[in-house]
Amino acid sequence: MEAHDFETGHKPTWCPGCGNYGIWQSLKNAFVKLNTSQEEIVVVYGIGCHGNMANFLNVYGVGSLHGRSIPVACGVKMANHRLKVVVIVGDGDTYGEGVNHLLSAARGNHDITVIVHNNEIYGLTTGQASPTSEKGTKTKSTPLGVIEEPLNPLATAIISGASFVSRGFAGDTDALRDLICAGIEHSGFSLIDVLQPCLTFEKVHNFDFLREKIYKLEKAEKDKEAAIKKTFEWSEKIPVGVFYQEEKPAFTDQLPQLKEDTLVEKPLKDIKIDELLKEFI
Ligand SMILES: Cc1ncc(C[n+]2csc(CCOP(=O)(O)OP(=O)(O)O)c2C)c(N)n1
Ligand SMILES: [Mg+2]
Repeated sequence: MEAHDFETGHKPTWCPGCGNYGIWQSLKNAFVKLNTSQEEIVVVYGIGCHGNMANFLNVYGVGSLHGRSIPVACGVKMANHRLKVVVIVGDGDTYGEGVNHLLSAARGNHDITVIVHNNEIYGLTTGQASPTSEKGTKTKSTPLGVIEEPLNPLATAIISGASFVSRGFAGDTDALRDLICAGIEHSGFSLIDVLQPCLTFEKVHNFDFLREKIYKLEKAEKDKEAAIKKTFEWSEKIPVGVFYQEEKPAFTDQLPQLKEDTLVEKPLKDIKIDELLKEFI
């Protein structure tokens, strides 16, 4: 397989120079590097500029609701835990309306890879503040500046039980490809928060700004407190890479019903719906 095998032929409609191109490229290259094929992968998309990737990526896909991609992905994984399940979502999506699902999936260590296109803005709806917009940022919805503190997604994921917590940069597609491979290969919940410049609505954290500040973490912490401390480093220097990684059983590994085969392989013929309804309702 080559990267173009994962393309549909539809041309992206993102703005010229958008960080989404780098994430799309890295994801296709990660599929190639993992030597995987289209039918082994399901991508669940949120609603936002990032979600337009559904039209350009040639794998199985589900276009879900804004904020609700993570539970859909957990459902796909439970139905067939042999699939690789990737979630393409935005910062508004995942850290705003859907943040409860992020916490639940991290707590359950569901084996899905959540790639957040973090442009610190609601892109598709043309530039309102998101939970990662910095305090004081002037946007369409906050003309006097954001009042709230920004959410720290990496620390939030670590304290919620996520077993692979990382940050990538859309401007370094080789490093991001490797990070995505590591996230998909990791058994358990993996978060990849990607710094994704939006050149149209978020003018501060552009490619030049980020390139100057970014440095690569040497290795993942095993100690949660040390990892959380690193996640608060966001000023002169901005770390990217894996902040925290831990080996522990994923959600579906702990279901004895799935030891032998997947849910979709189980025969339905002996199931008596009436008796089940009597038992549970
Ligand atoms: C349930 C629901 N709530 C709100 C919206 C409106 N909406 C569409 S996209 C969006 C924000 C997108 O921002 P983000 O998730 O950061 O994605 P981006 O466009 O920046 O990639 C919102 C609020 C919606 N479509 N559905
Ligand atoms: Mg966004």
